[in-house]
Amino acid sequence: MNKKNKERGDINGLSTYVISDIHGCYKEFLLMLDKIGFSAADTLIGAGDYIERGLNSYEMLKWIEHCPDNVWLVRGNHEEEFASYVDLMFQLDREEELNSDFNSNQEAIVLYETVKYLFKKKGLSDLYFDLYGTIHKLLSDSGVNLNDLCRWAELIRKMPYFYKTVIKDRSCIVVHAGYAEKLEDISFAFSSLEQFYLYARKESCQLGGKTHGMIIAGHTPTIIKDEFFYNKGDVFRYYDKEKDCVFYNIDCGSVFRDKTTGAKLACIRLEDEKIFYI
Ligand SMILES: [Mn+2]
Repeated sequence: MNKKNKERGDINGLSTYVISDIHGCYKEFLLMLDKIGFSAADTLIGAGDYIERGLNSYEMLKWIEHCPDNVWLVRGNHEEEFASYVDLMFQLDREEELNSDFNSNQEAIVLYETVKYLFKKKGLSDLYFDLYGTIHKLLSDSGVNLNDLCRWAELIRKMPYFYKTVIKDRSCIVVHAGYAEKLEDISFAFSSLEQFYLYARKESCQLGGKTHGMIIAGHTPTIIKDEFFYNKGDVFRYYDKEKDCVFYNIDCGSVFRDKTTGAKLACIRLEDEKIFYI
């Protein structure tokens, strides 16, 4: 048994890991896979926000595209928003019959600039198109084309909102921001369950959860002082006694590591709730 296997501490090699909010921190993500000794016998579940904000969205998208069968990727709000930006470009091309060449990086740039121009002309907020400049960077630095963007948007549309598994009789749900069973439980604050899955903040602990369950989410970095989840950049754990529900927020703000002390990438092994950090 080599050192790595010893550190993993499991008997049969079947471990379930959850990671969240990588936000383009591709280098740290690879270091994490190495640290946990991730192998074909294990399962990795991503809780969303693989891209945007950070430096390496392109590398993350390529990784997602070719990820092994034992990886399950739930969507985050940043994936959903990215796909909606691609939809806008695609729709403009169709509706205006621009007939852009989907294999051309140059034509993708022209289409992108046209969307930007229309937003400006119509006085629409930047919030609704490429807020973090992710597509701009993919086009200018990585030379991607419309085929690439549409293929990634399609991948995102196939990502589920949550992933369910059972670990030691406890049903575990991996979701980006929060999980609730019924819309009635959250309806005064959110218009749909999907909005809750993607955007819940502290409501995920107050309104959501699952009886005799475990929720593993991200979305709100644990580095923000005065926030409910603040935990100096460590994983936040909350136990709802009434529901017998364990809640984890594992977004430790990796992408903010240069600006915030304590910010890091976290990963949890569900079988023994062991936390790993990079
Ligand atoms: Mn998020």
